Amino acid sequence: MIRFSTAGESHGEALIALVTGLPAGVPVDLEFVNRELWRRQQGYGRGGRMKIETDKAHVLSGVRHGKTIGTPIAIELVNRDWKNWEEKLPVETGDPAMHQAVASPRPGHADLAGALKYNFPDARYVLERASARETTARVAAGALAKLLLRTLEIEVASHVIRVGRVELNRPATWEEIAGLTTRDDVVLGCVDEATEARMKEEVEEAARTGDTVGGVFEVVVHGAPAGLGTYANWDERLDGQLAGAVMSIQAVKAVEIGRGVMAAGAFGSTVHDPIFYSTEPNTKPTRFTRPQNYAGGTEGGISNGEEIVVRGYLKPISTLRKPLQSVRFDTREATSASYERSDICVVPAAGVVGEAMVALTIARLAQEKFGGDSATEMQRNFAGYIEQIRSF
Ligand code: EPS
Repeated sequence: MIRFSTAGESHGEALIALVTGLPAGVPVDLEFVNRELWRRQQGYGRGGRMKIETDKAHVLSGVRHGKTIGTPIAIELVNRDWKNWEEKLPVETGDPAMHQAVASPRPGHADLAGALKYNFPDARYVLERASARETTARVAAGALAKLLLRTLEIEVASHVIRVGRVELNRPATWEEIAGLTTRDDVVLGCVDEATEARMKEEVEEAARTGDTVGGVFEVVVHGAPAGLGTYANWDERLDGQLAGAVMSIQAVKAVEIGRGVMAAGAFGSTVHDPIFYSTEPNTKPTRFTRPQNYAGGTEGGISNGEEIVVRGYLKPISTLRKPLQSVRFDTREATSASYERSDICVVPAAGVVGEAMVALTIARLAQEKFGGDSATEMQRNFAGYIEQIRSF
């Protein structure tokens, strides 16, 4: 089974991604992994930290001669900012005078709940791990999942459909969304130029007023066959697993599969996707066609062969330059929430993280279904199953 975990603090020496269960023989294109890391660092309204970091994957194990060897893959991602924190956040006791306390918790951040839970006198250690810096490691792991999915011709991409009050109000094609991943000049990751310009203004307004702004990203899986996930057990449902994976991303507060939110307010006759059968062959293995995909590629917890569509709704970043009311941890006096520096808008970056989480989920389900200790074995099983669907 494909599993992954991450380790590391935001201002510690490095982050680590540990991925186990990938079959042997998956080509590992490091340039692609680093490109994914770069994509996560882009956007409009990022903070000063992104000028410090240039995230690069340092593979420590599990990959030899450009391919996975079926053993655990450890990737190190160095924090360049560490050199500014070595004395403030040492592994050993160090000099307590150097400690940089987060003196008053930020509303919306893990600061207060984390300090209470772990019995910390301030929120420094809470911030260090709750920080979205951790998502760098998720993207590295997700890149490996994407490389496995690539061997099955399954692709994952994302785009931004909302920033603050500005929403994309037309459908985007797969080509447009996938095209964003190869562009070097992506601003906010919206496929529509005029909408993106208005989204930029939204970020600029937040920047001017010391505020932050959230939004919605949409992740699309292209080429996944029908049959991933199952209704057989509650925790094996594809939609439930996708929702959990995307909801776990820092600042995501709601997840939508397909047009689930719209569907809740509509009549069934208008939202369920009619089924047709074509006598002409098409690009998919089956001739069942679904011109509309409001279900977002899942029915009954199983992929149905259409594009899998998952939306993540992000609250605005909780670190505000114009901070909200808070209380000092030490004296309990009223004060403003702590502020060091922060991003103003991270929706496109969160979309890249969303791709990683979705890719890891789909790769795990694909590996469960098709099995195999090597990429060759998995591809053979996959091809056999596609043939079965084709002749259904
Ligand atoms: C974050 C705070 C900022 C962000 C960080 C998430 O970092 P710093 O405290 O160093 O300025 O830039 O995100 C990243 C470092 C990143 O790589 O995305 C937070 O508190 O969540």
